[in-house]
Amino acid sequence: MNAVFARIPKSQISSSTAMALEEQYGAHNYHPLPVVLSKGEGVYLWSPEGQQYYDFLSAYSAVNQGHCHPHILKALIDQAQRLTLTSRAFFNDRLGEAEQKICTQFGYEQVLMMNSGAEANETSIKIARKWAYEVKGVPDGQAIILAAEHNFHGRTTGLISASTDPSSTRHFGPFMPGYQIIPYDQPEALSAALEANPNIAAFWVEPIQGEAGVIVPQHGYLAKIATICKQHNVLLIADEVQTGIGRTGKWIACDHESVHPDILVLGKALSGGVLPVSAVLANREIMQVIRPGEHGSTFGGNPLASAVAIAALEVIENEDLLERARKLGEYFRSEMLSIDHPLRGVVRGKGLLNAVVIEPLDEVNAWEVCIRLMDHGVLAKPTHQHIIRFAPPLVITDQQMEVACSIIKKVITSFPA
Ligand code: IF1
Repeated sequence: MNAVFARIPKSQISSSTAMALEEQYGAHNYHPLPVVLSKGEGVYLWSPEGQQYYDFLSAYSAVNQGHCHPHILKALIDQAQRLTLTSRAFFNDRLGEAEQKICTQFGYEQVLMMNSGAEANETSIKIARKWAYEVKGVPDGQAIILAAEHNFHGRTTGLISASTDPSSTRHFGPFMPGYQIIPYDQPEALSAALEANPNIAAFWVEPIQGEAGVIVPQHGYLAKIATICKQHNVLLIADEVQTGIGRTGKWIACDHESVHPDILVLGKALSGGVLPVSAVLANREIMQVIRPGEHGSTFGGNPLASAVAIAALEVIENEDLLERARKLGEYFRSEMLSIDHPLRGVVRGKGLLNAVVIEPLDEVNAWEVCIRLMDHGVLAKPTHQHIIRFAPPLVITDQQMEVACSIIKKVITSFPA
């Protein structure tokens, strides 16, 4: 047993009991790998029985700072002992500080704090529509939001109205009007859509499409769409819920092309995975369309979330995690590309947001590969049958990355060719 785990009180429950309880009492809206986790530290996770794993999912990029980071936990505990929630009916003494930190870090004048990524995306749509009516002059009720094919922005009825994925939409209709879908990574499609309709409020896009399978657009796409949006007086909304906070080797993925979206949506690692904390950033001219009483959230901007977000951003900076993500991402992709086996397909990604396409071979697909990875101590999750996403916490060390890559290589080559 690992020394770290030995210090931690033992879980009260066995893995089999935990899984049986979820199976019986929980809604079956997920299909998890058969592994139960009860402790985490940095890149490691442990089962109740003390089995140790490398986490190569990071809670879908929410745990960029590593599990149970002491600096974030200290902020959480200190703040939890003082004040956790007041609602926005009053000021609290932590929110302004967090707002200043977030605005300064990302170069915006104002921020609106929410909780989940879905809520922050909903907020961005509301802001863009209101801006279209009150600033741009679109006739009331006619604003259109452009979204990209194969997008993923969250699970609310409003957001799935823009989804092109049947598993997100089937039997969840009727859907909300006002979206138009254009192909991803095609700046000409954006130009054509904007030429054809003067009532477009915004183009809402992930700079790298996560759920679609870590689809990295061609270099130049982000800069081009930013220019096209500007030419047509249309807002660019970047959903960086998954790509933001260092994951791709920059503070946000748009930084790779020096693009400053009009509206920036952040979530997940904004709290280091400690609490749900999300944010929508924009300059005053856009943000001011939201006036008192028109939007909000009971928990959004609470003092506990504020304290945690400040600490989570400090960790990224203090530990130089952008540089780690860049360097180890390159190492990871070259290691994966060196795998000489028919199962190993395309390797793609940026920083530590990566995917390996698994070429189906007899009975073997991405799920079987992930099960065998789990059996050898690496946790990763398939997406779309044939893609495995690999996204460890950015605090992973060179040596931990070497060990994990050798496990992945060994596992993939262990299948009969
Ligand atoms: C789940 C995916 C990843 C997101 C982007 C908004 C949200 C997400 C770009 C909503 C959420 C999640 C949620 C998680 C799985 C995960 C995911 F596969 F579904 F797409 F990461 F790739 N924008 N992504 O990726 O944020 O409301 O969940 O806080 O289990 O659904 P949320």
